[in-house]
Amino acid sequence: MTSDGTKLHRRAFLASASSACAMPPPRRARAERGPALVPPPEIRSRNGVLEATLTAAPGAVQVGQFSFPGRLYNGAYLPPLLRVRTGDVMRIGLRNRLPAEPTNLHFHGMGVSPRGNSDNVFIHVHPGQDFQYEVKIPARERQGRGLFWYHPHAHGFVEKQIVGGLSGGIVVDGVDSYFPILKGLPERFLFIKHHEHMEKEIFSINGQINPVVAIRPGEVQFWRIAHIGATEFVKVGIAGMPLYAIANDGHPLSRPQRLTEFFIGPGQRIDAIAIGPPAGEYAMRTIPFQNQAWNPPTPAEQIATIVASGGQASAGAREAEILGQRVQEHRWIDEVRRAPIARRRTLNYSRTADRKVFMINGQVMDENRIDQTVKLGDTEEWTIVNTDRQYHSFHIHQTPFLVTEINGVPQHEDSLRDTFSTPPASQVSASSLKVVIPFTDPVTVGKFVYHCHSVDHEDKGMMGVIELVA
Ligand SMILES: [Cu+2]
Repeated sequence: MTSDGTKLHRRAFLASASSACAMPPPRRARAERGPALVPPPEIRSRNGVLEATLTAAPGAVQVGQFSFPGRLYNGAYLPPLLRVRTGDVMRIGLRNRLPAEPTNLHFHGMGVSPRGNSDNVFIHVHPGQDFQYEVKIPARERQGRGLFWYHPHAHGFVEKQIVGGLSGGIVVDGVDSYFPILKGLPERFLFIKHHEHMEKEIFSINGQINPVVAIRPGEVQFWRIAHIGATEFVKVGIAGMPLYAIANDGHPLSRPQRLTEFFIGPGQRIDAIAIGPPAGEYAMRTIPFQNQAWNPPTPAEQIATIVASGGQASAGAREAEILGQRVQEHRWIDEVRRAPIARRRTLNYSRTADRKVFMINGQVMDENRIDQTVKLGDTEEWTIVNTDRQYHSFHIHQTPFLVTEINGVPQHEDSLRDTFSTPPASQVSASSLKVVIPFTDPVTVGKFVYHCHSVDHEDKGMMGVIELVA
């Protein structure tokens, strides 16, 4: 479960033990198709208000053939999708019925206030307590219109609560004003979570093992993919079926980008257009990659099956039509690119040799300390230096950022993001990620946090406190 590798030695041992047996490798069985993909239940705002109650409590989880004791909102491993528009207010009652843990709510990626009973992660809702959140979503372009998510953020308890099932999606509607081609398309939500079974990570989508996503050849669908799990970085591809990304982390690209595979860490989201391929079955699989230098890559796993069948939808040059889309609307990223850098800071990611403590600039998280004080109106450049030979990530609350450099190589990103992976250090040098962060929205004044979103690392200290002052 932990991505720090402490439990993974057995996997490496088994791999070497089985290769020593000189048996032929087992032929790769075709993954058994799961049930049809279920959509998440939805709660929508009405007349500008979204009302919801989320009760966090223990509960039994059944994911395919796997069962485990979970921590659930309203008894569901796939809790309600909250659906709002810019300018709405979310009134959410959180009831903590977990027997022995504080919890709270974070609205990941949203450009809302970190104060009071809004997106305030310093609130601790103790066992038996109720708390009423009121989150006002700004009626502005800066609040991305796209896919976000909610999860607990009580320091020290985040991993077990998200792994247990406490995470769900949020949609801020209106991305079709950037891409009118999206209007009326059938939406498919693919919410990735994972849990550990017999020391192996099991990935599920919408709480299902290898579900079937049905599409007609030539049909155009809108796929909304979110990693709302706790700790595992994944690389995903669909053999023979490209996707056309239109937004990252709820922030629009200027034009669709053809993807044949994508790297998605905990917290990241991709909105993409899918075109039904010729009739047949297409496997969505994880792709092995080197995460921790001291562990072999996690083997590939089929996480969904795309089944293209039925009559051909209206044919035509669909790919060309989609790739020809251009956003005409103003995008925040253009302002961020032009802004002068007011200040530069460096965050140094490290851990102890026993991997029990994870630090930023040599310190573990302390809710009572302010690590960075930033002036409203400033745009800053932060460099995250990763001295650890595994992936980490950078996430900051209340504002997205522009990734400008990875290991010294300039990046030409076409969207803002709110979570991005920092590659492992090599044997000889640390790796680095450079981001430009606009602290320009008065709504976000207050105290909030930045951290690695592999949340066991965050729980073990890899988080800092920032105060944005007017
Ligand atoms: Cu990390």
